[in-house]
Amino acid sequence: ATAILLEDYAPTPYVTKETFLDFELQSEYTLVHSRLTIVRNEKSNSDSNTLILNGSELELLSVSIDGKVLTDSDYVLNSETLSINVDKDAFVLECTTRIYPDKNTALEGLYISGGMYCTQCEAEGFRRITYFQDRPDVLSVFTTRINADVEQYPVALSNGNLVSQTIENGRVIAEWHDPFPKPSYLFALVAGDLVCQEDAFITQSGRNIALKMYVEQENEHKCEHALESLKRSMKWDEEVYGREYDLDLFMIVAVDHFNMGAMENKGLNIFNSSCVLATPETATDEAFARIEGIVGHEYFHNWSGNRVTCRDWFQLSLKEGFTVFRDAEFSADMGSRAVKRLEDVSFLRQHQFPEDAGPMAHAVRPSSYMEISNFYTVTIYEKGSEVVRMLRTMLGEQLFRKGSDLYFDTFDGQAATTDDFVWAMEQVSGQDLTQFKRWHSQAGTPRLSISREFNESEKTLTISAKQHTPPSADHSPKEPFVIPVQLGLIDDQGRALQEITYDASYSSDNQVWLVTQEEQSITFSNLETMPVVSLLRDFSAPVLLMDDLSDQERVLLIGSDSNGFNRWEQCQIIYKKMILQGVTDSVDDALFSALESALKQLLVDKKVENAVKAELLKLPAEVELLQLSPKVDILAVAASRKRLMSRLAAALSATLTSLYQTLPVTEVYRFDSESVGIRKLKNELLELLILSDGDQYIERASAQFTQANNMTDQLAALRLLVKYGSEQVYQDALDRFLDQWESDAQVLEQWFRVQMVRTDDKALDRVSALLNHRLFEYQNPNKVRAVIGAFAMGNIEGFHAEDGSGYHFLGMQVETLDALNPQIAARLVGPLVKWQSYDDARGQKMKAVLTQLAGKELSKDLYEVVNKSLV
Ligand code: HT7
Ligand code: ZN
Repeated sequence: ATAILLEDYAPTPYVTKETFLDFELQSEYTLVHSRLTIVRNEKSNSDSNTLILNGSELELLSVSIDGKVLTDSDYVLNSETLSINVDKDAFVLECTTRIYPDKNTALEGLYISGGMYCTQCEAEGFRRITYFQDRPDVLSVFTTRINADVEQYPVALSNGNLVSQTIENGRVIAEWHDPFPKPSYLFALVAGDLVCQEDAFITQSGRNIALKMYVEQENEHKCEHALESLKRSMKWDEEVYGREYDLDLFMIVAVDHFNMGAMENKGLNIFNSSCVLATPETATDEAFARIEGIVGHEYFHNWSGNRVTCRDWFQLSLKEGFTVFRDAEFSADMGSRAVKRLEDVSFLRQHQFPEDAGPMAHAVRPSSYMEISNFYTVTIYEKGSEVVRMLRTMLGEQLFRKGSDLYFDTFDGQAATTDDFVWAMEQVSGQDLTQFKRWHSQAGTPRLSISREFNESEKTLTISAKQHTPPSADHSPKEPFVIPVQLGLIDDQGRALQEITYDASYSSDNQVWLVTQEEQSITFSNLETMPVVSLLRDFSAPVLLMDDLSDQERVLLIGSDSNGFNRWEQCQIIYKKMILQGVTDSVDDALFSALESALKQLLVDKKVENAVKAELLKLPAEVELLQLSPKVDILAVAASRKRLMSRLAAALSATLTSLYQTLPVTEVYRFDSESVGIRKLKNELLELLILSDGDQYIERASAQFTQANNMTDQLAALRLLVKYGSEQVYQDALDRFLDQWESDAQVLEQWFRVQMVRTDDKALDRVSALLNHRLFEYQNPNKVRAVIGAFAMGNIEGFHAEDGSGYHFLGMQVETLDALNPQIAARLVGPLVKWQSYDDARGQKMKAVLTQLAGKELSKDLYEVVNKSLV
């Protein structure tokens, strides 16, 4: 496999302007007839006469140009491309291919999921349908005709508007037209026996948009939340970004077999069933929130991705980073802003920081790849979003909005770059963002060290910053970044101080200090006493912060910082310190007591949201400790973390008990921040009470499991019974849950997943048994993730068992899956790939499994990940 380089980007000599597709869905195969109107590309300097079309796993039946049938001496065909020399500036190419959707287990291109046809074309799936210029900078107007058996596939959908639909000789013939030029990755087709839930949305300019959600009959009752989320998204994008929907119809389809969460195909979004279907009885609050966020995300792509698309796949974060930022703000506006932010920061630190430090490290705009599917990463999505967030922090809300308007207006209907996005922000703000763009080109997590010096006689505080970014696997340069540090000063009573003097690198409007050099300092004056500094508020930059705050100062911030995020953050820092103390020695009692009293106060503070209280009681994930203490024994960390949790539970027992008893009951299920917060805190408290008081609360969990009227409470109880119950208790609960929910695909996934939380020494036996369960299917990515993924990512004790059995197991599973679904195999191998972060003995065992895999014949997807991890 060869690498594709950003520096090699060049526009194609020809572009396809119009695309007509005719799909004949036959029972054993599908025939795809295409008619493409192709012209010379004005943007290309090349005078080449060669038209190169991408195609993969296709049977070419015929090809003609302007009606003249070509023979195989007229073109060069290989497994990836069809190249034709053409001596015309404009022509019509017609082509027929045969494909086999029922054999497509990779779920790329056209495939069958549970009896329905559907497509996944991003990033390079369209080339598995027909020969085409399958790249995002070729934008074409699509017309699609679908011809299928009307009994089996009465519903036949594609992008845009329905032009006509007839039934002839037992076949439905539907024709769709999408007036907006789009790249092939946004093409979609769906055909099946589906029911439709309808709704409508009136846009800000008064246009009536039909909303249609297509699902299998059994899921008809699970559409309401997605449709409500969609309407909220449409309204939010009008209000916050001034973006109105453009077609008259917006469709959503749910499918069971899907490699990712969802896909933003123009006018026809396709969703993984687990990311769109919900009722209070079958889906948790977490799932409700995830659905709201993903529905929003896909909808927001209509502008950030579809109307303005990416020039090439190196620019992927242009649409994904920006759209994640948009969906995060949408969710923050719909629910608890504080909780959304701290959840996102935890996720970033648990997943993106390790990626940036590992063998697959790449910049937000990578400079090379072998298989683009491997680059739908937390760096492109979540770090990309942080980069957009920093721009907003630096520009302020109003200028940022002006910049986004300019970006959308300037590049509408075009394929753009991350530089174009920054250009728009420069135009409206007058700021020179050249250095800022290093966030796009350089990989790695900067370490930001902060130290302070208070001069009593001068009454000044000098804060000094040093930034350093360690080398990363992609060898990208490491010049200083522009780091916006949001900060505030408070006195020893926790009162905010008005900062008196500052230099040009500090903006008092948004309290941001711009650190741009390797070493830099700032002085605040007119300070009577040494203030406490609240640094990196709201996590204003994706850096690893090392500051010189004392434990007492942290405890003060936990109790009184006006920035909610930082109160939680200081608590996390203390937890991390104590967990590491517990690995080598014993936890500092004075520090524990100080934290205990701060928590006791917060837990009874009526001004603190219940959901925030729940988050304050959660200890940081084990992987975050690896960042502070490289190569620390992960099992020792897990054990120390557990001890700390039990100690905390015991120390806070009285407060937790009275809080648990006084929390209101949410009798009727509502998905609003207050009710979600109550359920979240109640279930968090229940776990701690089980740790401190055992049996009595296991019984509570059993009762909750039986009586719950919503999945949030039922699954939370089941999780606790599986984690802490006796062999009989947990087995009995699992059996009852399966009896109750066996026929519900989304709940069944949870049944598989929840079993991975039990951390006794039988975890591997359990996961192996589940793979042979009558309801497990290797072809269904959700089930694979729920069993194999949840074991490798969530069961530290089982996966990292000393004898290496967990690693060996994962290696074998990855090999099996690679033959079926390379994208899933390449993702699943992730936990092994970061072998260098673990202690040497463990790391070598992980590496041995990767080395074994490297000796096999692998897909391009898996080959890239495995081989990069061994360099
Ligand atoms: N833009 C979509 C990406 C996606 C995808 C990528 C590779 C393979 C399968 C896929 N399914 C969806 C989803 C999104 O970010 O909105
Ligand atoms: Zn996206």
